[in-house]
Amino acid sequence: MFKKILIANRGEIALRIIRTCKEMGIKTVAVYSTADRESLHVRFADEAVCIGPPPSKDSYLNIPNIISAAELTNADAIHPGYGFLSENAKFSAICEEYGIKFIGATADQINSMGDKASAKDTMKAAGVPTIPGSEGLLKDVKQGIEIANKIGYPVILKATAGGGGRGMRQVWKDGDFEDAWNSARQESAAAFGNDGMYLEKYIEDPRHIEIQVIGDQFGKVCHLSERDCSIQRRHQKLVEEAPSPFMTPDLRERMGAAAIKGATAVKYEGAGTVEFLVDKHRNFYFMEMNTRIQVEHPVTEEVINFDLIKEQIKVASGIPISGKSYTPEMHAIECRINAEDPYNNFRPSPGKITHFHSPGGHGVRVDTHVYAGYNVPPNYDSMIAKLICVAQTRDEALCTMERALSEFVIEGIKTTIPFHLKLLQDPNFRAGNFTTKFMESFEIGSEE
Ligand code: MV4
Repeated sequence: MFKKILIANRGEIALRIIRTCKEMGIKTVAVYSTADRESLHVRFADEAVCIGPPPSKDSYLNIPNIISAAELTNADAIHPGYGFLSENAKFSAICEEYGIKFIGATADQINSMGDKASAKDTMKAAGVPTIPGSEGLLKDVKQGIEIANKIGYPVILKATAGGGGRGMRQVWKDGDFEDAWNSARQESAAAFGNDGMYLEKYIEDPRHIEIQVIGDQFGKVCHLSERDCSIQRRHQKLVEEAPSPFMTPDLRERMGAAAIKGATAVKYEGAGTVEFLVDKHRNFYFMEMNTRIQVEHPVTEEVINFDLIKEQIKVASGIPISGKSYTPEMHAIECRINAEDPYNNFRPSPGKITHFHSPGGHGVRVDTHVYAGYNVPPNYDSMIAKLICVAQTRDEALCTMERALSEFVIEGIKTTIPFHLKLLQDPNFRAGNFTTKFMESFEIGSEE
C-alpha cells in the first residue's frame, strides 16, 4: 500500500481524498495556489506545498510544479481528483515515468476515451449499444448530408474532441446542414484545436443515466449501479441521484452488463463512469466514458455503502476487486451548492462567507471545504459544497433534502440553495418525471 499520496486538486474533493487517506493510514500532501492558502485541504493534509499563483494554468495545471512537489515530499502516488489534470494523458504518462502511481486511468485509456468518435467505435466493437450515425469522422459536408438522409432527421453533429456541449449542433433539415457544419467545426477548432466531426441521430428528450464502474489490474471490472444526472443547465449538473427514478431491474442489469463489457474491452483500471442517453422507450446508448472519479460519486457511495476513493486507492496499489455486484438498497440525492446567483442567470458570486451553518442529522452528508470567514476565490469552479441526503425511499430522501436545505445558512455570497428549494417544489421533479430538457423550462420565479 502507498505510504504517501499527493492530492493534485483543491476544494471539497481534495478534502474528500485526504479524509479517506487518513482512515487508511496513508500520509497526505496537499498542493495549493496562493489563492488557497486558507483552504481546509491545506490545513487537514500532513504536508502542504505551494505550487503557484491563482490562475489554474500556473498552479493546479502546472505539471512541473506538481511533479516537483511530489519528488520533494517523497509521495509514492498522486490522486488527481476531478477536473484539472484528472483526464490529462500526458500527466498520467509523466507520473508513470517518474515512478509515481497515478490514481486514475493510464495515458492509453485516457486517449482512447478522450477522442469521442473513436471511443464510440471502440464501444460499438465491444457490443455496447451506440446511436446510429456516421462510422468514425465525417469526410466532408456532402457525406454528412448523405448520412443524415439515410438515418433521417433530426441529427446531431458532434465534435470528436468535444466536451461540455461545445462543437455540437442539432440539424433538422438538409437546408440547415451546411451552416451547422461550418459553425460546429469553427467552434470546435477554436475550443480544442481539432475540428473532427461525427454525426448521430438526435435523441429527443433523453435522460442522462450513467453507470459507475471499477476495474482492477487483473482485467476484472464490476459495476456499482447508476446515477441519474438529467437535471443539468448548460451542461453543468445541478442535481444527481441514485437510483434513477426511471430505472427498472431489467434495465439496470442490461446497462450494467453493457458498461462492464465496454470497460473490460479497454482493460479499464480504476474508477470510471460510462454515460448513456436513455430514450423514452428505455433504449440506451453509449455517450461517453469518463476516466476519473466524478463530482457526484457520493450518491453511489451512499446507496451501496461503499467508499469509492478507498477502492480507487486499493485497486491502484494492486489489490483485486471482489467482483461482487451491487444493487442499491437506499435512495440518495445530491444538490450542488454553487457560489452563484440563481436569480441572475446563475452568475458567479465569489467573496467572503460571513455566516455559515451546515445542516446535519440523520441521512445528511455535507462535503465542503468552506467555513465562516472563508473567501471564495473567483479563479475556480463555483461549487462550494455538496449536500447529499440518503433515505430508504426517494420520497423520504426528498423530504430530508428539503429539511437539510432549509437548515443550510451561507451568508455573504449568493448560492444555489434557493434554486434547490424551489426545484423541490416542482411536481414533475418530485414525481421523478424529468429529462435533460427539464431546466430549459424551469422558472425559479422572483426572490422572496
Ligand atoms: C446527444 C443528445 C441527443 N442525441 N446525442 C450533450 C453533451 C454530450 N455529452 C452529449 N450531449 C448530448 N448528446 C444525441 N444523439 C443530447 C445531448 C444533450 C445532453 C445530454 C446529456 C445531458 C444533458 C444534455 C443536454 C443537452 C444535450
